[in-house]
Amino acid sequence: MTVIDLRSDTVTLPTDGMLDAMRAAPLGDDVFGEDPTVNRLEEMAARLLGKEAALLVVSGTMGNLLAIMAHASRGEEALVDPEAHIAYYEAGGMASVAGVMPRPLPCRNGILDPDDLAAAIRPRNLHFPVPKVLCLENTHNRAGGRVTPPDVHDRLCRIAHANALAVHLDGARIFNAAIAAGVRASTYAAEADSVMFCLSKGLACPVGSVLVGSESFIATARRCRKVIGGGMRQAGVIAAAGLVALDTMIERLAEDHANARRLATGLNDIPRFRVDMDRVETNMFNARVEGVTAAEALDRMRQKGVLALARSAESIRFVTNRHHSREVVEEALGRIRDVIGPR
Ligand code: TLP
Repeated sequence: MTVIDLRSDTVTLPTDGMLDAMRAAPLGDDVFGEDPTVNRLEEMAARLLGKEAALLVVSGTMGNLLAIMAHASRGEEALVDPEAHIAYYEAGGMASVAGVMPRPLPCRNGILDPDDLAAAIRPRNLHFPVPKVLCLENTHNRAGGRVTPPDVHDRLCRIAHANALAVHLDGARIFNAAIAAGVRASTYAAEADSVMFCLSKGLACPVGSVLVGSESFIATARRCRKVIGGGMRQAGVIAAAGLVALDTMIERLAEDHANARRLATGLNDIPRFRVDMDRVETNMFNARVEGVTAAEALDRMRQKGVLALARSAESIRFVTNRHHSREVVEEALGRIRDVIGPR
């Protein structure tokens, strides 16, 4: 029985084109700025997002941490949704490494309200940490791949800038957001000061993320990367896959979105599952389970070779990726129906 892995888009394997490109890539020492393949990827990423410069990093977590380090100093403040990946899943690096104070913002379904942001920004005062950066996330992971519409994103950025805050966008899945919103990724990047996007999720690279921003921001982030041991030498082997991803893997994310919708619709036909279809916008969604715990449902699914992740005690996250054709989705639904049938 083949396993159908719907846990994440991080589990994607590289394409043959990526593996060929990795073998053929011209390499050099990137700490000296001499890896031609890394340089090409960084130029291409900067151009794609409409920014001056880019930096290849090991992971999304590293890219987010470097952005915080570059935007804020120890004891200064980052305004952040506590459900955002940067606050929830990054092992407290913002506090322990960057020494930055998170200030939680209310957030509903992964989308910040500009009025809530305006209300949360405190005036400069001797007692308060100096607010330095607003962190956004699009698509929003814990909200189930939700998309912040471009106009809301722009309003949030404008409020931040009017209050002398930089904006960092965790765009791990920014291309998914852009496709769903019908805009270019550079539209979201335009009002943000820095954007991190991942090569290793739906774009299917084996490793790597990219941070983009101004020349001076990236120079600072590059130095911070060195501080945390992120100089990678012949990193062209990673960048080569990234170049193939940016060339060939972005547009096809729309297929993952369509397959996620089909999966969600099919789950809604199984009485124990409940998915709010208005919230299925990209390649991931959260499904509520009723009359069975998420742990029990996942256990039964695993016995049939279908994997997903618990989002809470009564909710399961499903993620589609390039390994899931429509047939694979139908097969997964059939297997889930078999083990989690009627009440
Ligand atoms: N998300 C992973 C897990 O860490 C939860 C996943 O399976 O979704 N920002 C966002 C919005 C992310 O979803 C992730 C990874 C990251 C940053 C971190 O990227 P990596 O894993 O490359 O450090």
